[in-house]
Amino acid sequence: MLENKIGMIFGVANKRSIAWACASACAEHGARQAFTYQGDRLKENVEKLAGELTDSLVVPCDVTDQSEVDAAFAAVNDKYGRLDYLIHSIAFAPREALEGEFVTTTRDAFRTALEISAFSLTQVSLAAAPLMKDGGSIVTMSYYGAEKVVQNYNVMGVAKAALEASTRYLAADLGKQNIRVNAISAGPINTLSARGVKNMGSLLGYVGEKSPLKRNVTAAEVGNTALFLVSDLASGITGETIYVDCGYNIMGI
Ligand code: 0WD
Repeated sequence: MLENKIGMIFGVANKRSIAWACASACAEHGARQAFTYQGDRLKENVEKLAGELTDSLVVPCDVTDQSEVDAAFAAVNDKYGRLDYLIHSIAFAPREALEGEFVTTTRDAFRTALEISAFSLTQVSLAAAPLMKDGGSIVTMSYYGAEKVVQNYNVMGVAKAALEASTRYLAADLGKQNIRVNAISAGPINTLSARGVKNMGSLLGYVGEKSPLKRNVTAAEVGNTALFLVSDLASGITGETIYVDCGYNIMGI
């Protein structure tokens, strides 16, 4: 499905990362991919994982440093000369902002969370567009806390709301270049980031019980949806937030 396609993956921290599930699904369907990592602490992990795939590239990219973003896209252009899809699977908020009451969110925590978790989608979309010479697909990861209050998710919920709105504005801007932009709203999954949200364990239990499918979603299921969205099968879909949450979001009382 993705033979001759080049992807760029932001947000692999380890093998449990949603980004890695997305990359694995796309690689199985023939894609070649570049991976970015944030900081030296993740370099070895990402190099090892990417090394399992054919003709991959690994480049540093902390999105708070514009020169790293520019260098990462330049490296992709040098190696592949093009880009067909991008998966944005990064988020961050200071730990203390992910517990207690939202009303105590500091200016710094707000700024950091919104910059890394929401603005970065616009930042990488602008850089990706010139490389997407035959059109392209950009996919980001959101969560239900964007639209409903989820205890402890706090400023990250606000960042995800901004991310989903950004998805629509970017889709409107980039549609004329045949670049599609969509978000996946994934159910809770036990990853490194998820462990930063206080009481994640009980959230997983609650959602698993209440969702129509009576279980939690897997990273592989999110990966398969990303594969669909970056493939030509989704050629008519842009600006959407697609739920991959075992149906949790449809439930009322
Ligand atoms: O339940 C979950 N796990 C859900 C996650 C449910 C719904 C959505 N999501 C979202 C997250 O909010 C995030 O946007 O999915 C995305 C991926 O999250 P993940 O796979 O759960 O988490 P993880 O494996 O930790 O990857 C996120 C990575 C970072 O890892 P750590 O844990 O080291 O912060 O985002 C990257 C980093 O690799 N990241 C950055 N990348 C570039 N520049 C930056 C940065 N400044 N900060 C964090």
